Amino acid sequence: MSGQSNGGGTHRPRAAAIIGPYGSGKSTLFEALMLAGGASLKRGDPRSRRMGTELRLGHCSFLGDSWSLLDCPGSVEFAFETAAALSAVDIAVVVVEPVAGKAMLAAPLLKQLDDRGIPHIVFINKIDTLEGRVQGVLDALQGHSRVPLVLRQVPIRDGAKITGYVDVVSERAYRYRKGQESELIALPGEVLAREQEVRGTLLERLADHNDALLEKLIEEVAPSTQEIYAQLRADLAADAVVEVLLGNAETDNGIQRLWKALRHDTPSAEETAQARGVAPGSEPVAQVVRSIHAGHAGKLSIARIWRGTLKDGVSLGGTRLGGIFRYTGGEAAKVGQAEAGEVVALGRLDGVHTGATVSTGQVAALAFPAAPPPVYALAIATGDRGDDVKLSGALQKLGEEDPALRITQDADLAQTVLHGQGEMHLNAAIDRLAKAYGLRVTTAPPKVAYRETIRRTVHQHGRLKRQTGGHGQFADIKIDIAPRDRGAGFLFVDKIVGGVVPRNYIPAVGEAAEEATRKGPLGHPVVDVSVTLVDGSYHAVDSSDMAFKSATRAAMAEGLAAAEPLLLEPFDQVTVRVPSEFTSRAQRLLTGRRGQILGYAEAEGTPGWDDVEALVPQAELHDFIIELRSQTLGLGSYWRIFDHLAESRVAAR
Ligand SMILES: Nc1nc2c(ncn2[C@@H]2O[C@H](COP(=O)(O)OP(=O)(O)O)[C@@H](O)[C@H]2O)c(=O)[nH]1
Ligand SMILES: [Mg+2]
Repeated sequence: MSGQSNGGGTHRPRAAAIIGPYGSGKSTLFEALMLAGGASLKRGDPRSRRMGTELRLGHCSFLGDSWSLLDCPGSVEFAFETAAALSAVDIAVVVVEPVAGKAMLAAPLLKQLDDRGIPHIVFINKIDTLEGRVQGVLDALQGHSRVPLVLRQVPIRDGAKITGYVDVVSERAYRYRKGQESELIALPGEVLAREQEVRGTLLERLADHNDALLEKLIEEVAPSTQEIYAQLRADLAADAVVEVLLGNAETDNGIQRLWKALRHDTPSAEETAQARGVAPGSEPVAQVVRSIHAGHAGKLSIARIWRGTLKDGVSLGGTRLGGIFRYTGGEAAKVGQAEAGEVVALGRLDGVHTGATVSTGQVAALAFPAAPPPVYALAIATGDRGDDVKLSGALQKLGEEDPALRITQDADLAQTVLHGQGEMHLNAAIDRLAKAYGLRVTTAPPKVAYRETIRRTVHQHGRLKRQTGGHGQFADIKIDIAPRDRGAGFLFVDKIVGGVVPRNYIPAVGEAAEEATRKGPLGHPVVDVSVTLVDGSYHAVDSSDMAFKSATRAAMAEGLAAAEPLLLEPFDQVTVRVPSEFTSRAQRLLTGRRGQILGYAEAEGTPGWDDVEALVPQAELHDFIIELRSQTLGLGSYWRIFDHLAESRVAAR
């Protein structure tokens, strides 16, 4: 417990997600908030950090209020985990660095929050490293936010160093102290003008949604602090303004201010539940936002409780709940029940997918974000064929746990392909296969589905004549093998006249001809050819379907090889989305991969971003995302759809 007196009565449990770009200090802030909230975790404990790839859940309490905090991964490869976590909270804290040039890194998150109407606070962290003015960082961030950002604090400086802040609502000044709460000081005269300016801007923004406040501003009547607090809370809850706070998570500066903002301004879980469409009722309702395999502890489902009190052991849609866990420090604490507003880990909900809504009663499923399209893939294989069944079972479970993973089986190429968001994301999945299922797999770039066709028409004779003991085998055919238009497919034509090949044998010729296209002389399926049976002969006793098939196979093998075989490679239509300053770079990357640029336009609903369209050979796309991200501050993304097959100008690999 925080050990402080409870100012304004307690609230019901609420939840906040800590999100932001990689390395902005989310985990450091999570730990600082947890410690200030009475948790007993160790700062920077690598066991509880998990390399920033997984969601971390923590429970603490501030001024008597119960909080669930979610430390979200910052890497773009795990962006879906963050999107999912945002489904479980009442507010998000967007942690950013105090560098105007890095503001763009927060753009996708700010857009998502505004698109989904999720209340949020921006925390400008590492304020100890600020160069220049806070206003510069704020202006850069505003360029990426639809909703107005309002600065709540003005820094107090001693030379270049920031030593404290003024809260422009309470108009109180504080001096930072390392590892301690800030100390109240007299408001320094030199910040007064700036404080008035920032306060004025804040009030103007709040007056946008409050006529009484607007009237006061016009008539130069000072609004009461209570009035300001109430409007700030209302606007924040409606995602009509975004409060901006400053601090240093590493030395606990600005942590109390952030906690108080969270305490006062975060909507209640009931309000959030209503906004999300959770119907009122008494049966408990929860939604799973993340599934984790915790070794011997089995499966854990991180879930938000939206309604009622969830008791351990109840049946959730036929699955018995096997444990409810809270995390107030390093170790999980098993509890008998959890109530609406909490985010907890639920044990042993096997068969319950990520995103699922669970209840002891009947409820409609709550919305859950759609997984992003995969951008990176690896073919995987077990060393031991005997493990294949186990592998497909394990992969199915992985896909249910993490909707951003996709699994495809490719019979043609005899490969199982794991699709996801990048190397780290797939490595995490492969690691899980090893740890949770004891499956070691080898990986390789997925094989490309090349095809082949022919350039010219050939006339081919095929003949089988075999005398083995009594009964012989005989078939004789003449076929024309001809190229067809691209995409026209395979066609068999029967032009036999006068019964030189009896009717009943003709289907066998057609089947064998088609079967022969499964693997052509270049080793790939043959497409866009026609085979016309023009002539032939038979033997009344020795001919059979088998014999005609055999003769056709021989004719096809010889004929296709003679018809100037030609390799076809698959091309995808690719859409690359980048901030517009990277548009020409994205075009260069695409042409560098044999892409044909079709054009570009501003991304719909995403000002400042462009969509570049191109036709690109699939063979060039395997590691495209890695280069795209490295050239666009990690912000570039793309999606693709098969477009056509075209003659390959490079040798197949
Ligand atoms: N100077 C300074 N460094 C910080 C601050 N907060 C975090 N850091 C450092 O920034 C780095 C990234 O922090 P971390 O919390 O892991 O970032 P995350 O990727 O957002 O979770 C670490 O080296 C932290 O020690 C801060 O307020 N000031
Ligand atoms: Mg982290």
